[in-house]
Amino acid sequence: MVYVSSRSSRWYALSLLVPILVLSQSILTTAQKHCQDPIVRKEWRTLSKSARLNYLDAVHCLLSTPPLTPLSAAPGIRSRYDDFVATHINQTLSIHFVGHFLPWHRWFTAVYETALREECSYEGAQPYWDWTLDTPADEFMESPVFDDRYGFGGNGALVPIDESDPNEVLGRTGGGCIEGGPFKDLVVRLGPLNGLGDNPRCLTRDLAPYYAARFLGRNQTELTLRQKDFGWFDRVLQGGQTFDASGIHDGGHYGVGGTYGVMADPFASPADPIFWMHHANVDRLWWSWQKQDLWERLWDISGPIFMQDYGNEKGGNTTLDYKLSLWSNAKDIVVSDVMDIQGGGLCYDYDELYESDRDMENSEDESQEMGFDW
Ligand SMILES: [Cu+2]
Repeated sequence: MVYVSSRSSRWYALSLLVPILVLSQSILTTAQKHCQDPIVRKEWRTLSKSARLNYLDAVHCLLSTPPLTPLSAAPGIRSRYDDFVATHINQTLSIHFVGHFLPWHRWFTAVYETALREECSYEGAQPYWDWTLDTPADEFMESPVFDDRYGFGGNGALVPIDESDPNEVLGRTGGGCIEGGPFKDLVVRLGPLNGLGDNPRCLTRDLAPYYAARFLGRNQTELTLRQKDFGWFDRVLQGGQTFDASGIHDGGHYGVGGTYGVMADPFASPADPIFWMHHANVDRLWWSWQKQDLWERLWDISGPIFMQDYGNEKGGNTTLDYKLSLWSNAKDIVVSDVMDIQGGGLCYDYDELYESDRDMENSEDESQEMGFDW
């Protein structure tokens, strides 16, 4: 195994400090056994301007709706939106680099979408951000997603790199508070890292166009889609332990978050509303992959229960009956409930999927070419 300390140090350092909090409240009432009329998720730039503004308004509504989580569990929570950030912080070390990474984030995004619709009168579906449309690098910062009026706002002011910071993302361009857009005055309270106290600060971004283009472009999408089983698909998508071995998931987090942006915080990243746009597209990529061989892939799940335990030294693999929890945001479910986006607890669709236009040979060789060496 390649040992690289930089990025993984963030993850391991605080692993013993994450509080164990269990709330039994269940508020999601729309889980359906049969999905008859799925809502359709669309790419941000294909939405009408008024639809984009409606979505952004709904996010602001969640940001000003009182929380469900008791303050005793997370003292920094001030809004329904924070319920989701706290949930992610609370579980970060058990939901990344594991087999249930994709199922958990599929469920997380769907429950957030349901909150927008049921608690904030939003009538659309969660939009997605197809980042392949914003590559190569010189197009990245012009993405409609970063628009100040009809998007999520753009970059933060440039903050020079602290030489001692091991997490420098090459080609980063910002790092400070975002300078415009509908979330310019957003107060991020939870985090950094696993802090659940009240720590008010601005929303930061640190766009890294070359990094983003490398890991969010069509080539990386193709490489990911070509994997033959869920285990490899998931590993290529989540990437390895260095920036050089990143996958698409990292591409969005560090392409937007760079070194100092909120999206680069493995714990508190959902505090940047762009998180949901990225994760909707990660989910769309998984569904695109599942649809290539749906009958097989509705049941294909594997990967470790414990973080980066690909050799199963600490435990076993995720299975279809593995339990997923979203804390106070929803009832507990199991992985099999979210394998189908139109069955179990879910009822949505995508307007368009990725298609792999190359054959699916040699996926393992290509994985090794990408620098994987577990
Ligand atoms: Cu996550």
